[in-house]
Amino acid sequence: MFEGLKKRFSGFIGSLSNKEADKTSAIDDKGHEEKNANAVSNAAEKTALAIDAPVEAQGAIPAAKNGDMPAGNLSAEENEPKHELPDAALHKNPRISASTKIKGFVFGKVKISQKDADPFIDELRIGLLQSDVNYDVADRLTEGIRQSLVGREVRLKDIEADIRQSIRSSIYGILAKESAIDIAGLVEQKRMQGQLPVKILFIGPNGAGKTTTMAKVAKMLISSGITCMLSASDTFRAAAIEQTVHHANALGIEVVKGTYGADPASVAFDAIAHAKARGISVVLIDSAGRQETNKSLVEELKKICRVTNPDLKIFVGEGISGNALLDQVRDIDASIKIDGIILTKIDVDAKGGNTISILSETSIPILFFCTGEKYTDIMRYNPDFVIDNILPAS
Ligand SMILES: Nc1nc2c(ncn2[C@@H]2O[C@H](COP(=O)(O)OP(=O)(O)OP(=O)(O)O)[C@@H](O)[C@H]2O)c(=O)[nH]1
Ligand SMILES: [Mg+2]
Repeated sequence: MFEGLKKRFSGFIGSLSNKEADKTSAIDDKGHEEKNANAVSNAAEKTALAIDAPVEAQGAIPAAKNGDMPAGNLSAEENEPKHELPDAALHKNPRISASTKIKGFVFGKVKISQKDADPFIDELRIGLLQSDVNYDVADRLTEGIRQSLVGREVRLKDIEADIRQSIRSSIYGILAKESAIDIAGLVEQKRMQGQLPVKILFIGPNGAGKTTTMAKVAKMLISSGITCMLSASDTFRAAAIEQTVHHANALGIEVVKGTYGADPASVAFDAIAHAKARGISVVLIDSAGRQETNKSLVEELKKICRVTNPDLKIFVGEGISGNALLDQVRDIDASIKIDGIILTKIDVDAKGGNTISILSETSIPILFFCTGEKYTDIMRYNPDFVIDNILPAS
């Protein structure tokens, strides 16, 4: 899950850790320095020409893997970082020579300079764009990461953990939005006000997973003891009504349907009346897939909203749809205000960048992730889950 971003961030951290371990200039542990200066100078002289040479030229230092470098152990082989660099672009960065590494271990601390960070920040920006992060967001995020890293003094043995933590904080600032919607709480509130049923409209592009997601939300409500029913208001796509009826039957709940070509708003209106009459707490309203470019479908959507006045308008989008997703969200939001987003197909190679883009560029909360085709393949959005998947703490 979110493999794209995970790969980018760990590649970046591994590369920068290596680069910083390669430094010999910014050492602040003076006492330590004097004490060990003689021991180091010989090794440094021997390797001065080799520091920035490609790994082949340095002779038999294997490619870096996993950035943990145990302090105090000066064996070049054993101290070799162990992360895997994902890209050819990252592989071209200089590797650490054995003696330089010894120097770093002796002096203990390094300071990350702008010159050192810049090439890696640029690589990271490209990696983010390739992982579906929007251009402006990638720019802002990498700038924030640059500012938090440059000038930072870190103990060499902690360098990977330190950089990792710094980047985690930058991303977490975007991911941790306090705006989740509590559907059960909304039902309770409406019950107290005598305004049931709660009406939830599902909208989004064709094939994004609206109908399936609606059924998953129904299943969640049923499991929480909340009564619900479906409105088969996609009267546009062939077999859409049968699909909704199938879900209703499988879940053991009621469904109101019309005929193909019927006004979807009137089907939803009938479903709401039915729910009121039967004391059903929530009506889940399906809708036809629509692109922002399809004017008549967008007008139809506005009409459904006028007629039914939904409590929640939930945009269902594919977590795999790349940068286009943010534009879809913005366009639909401009037509009818979206209250929340559900991202589907996270199980199918979702790179994860569009989650960051949406949360950074809009004020709309992501409510759930859908992770498969079963009714139970839905999980509440959780920033810890996202950050731990794209950049594990260790
Ligand atoms: N792997 C995976 N498949 C999903 C997920 N959600 C939905 N699907 C599948 O995506 C396909 C389309 O789902 P639908 O629910 O019909 O999508 P829709 O948005 O209602 O489609 P239209 O009504 O045609 O606009 C179906 O095959 C679903 O089983 C998910 O989270 N993961
Ligand atoms: Mg559908």
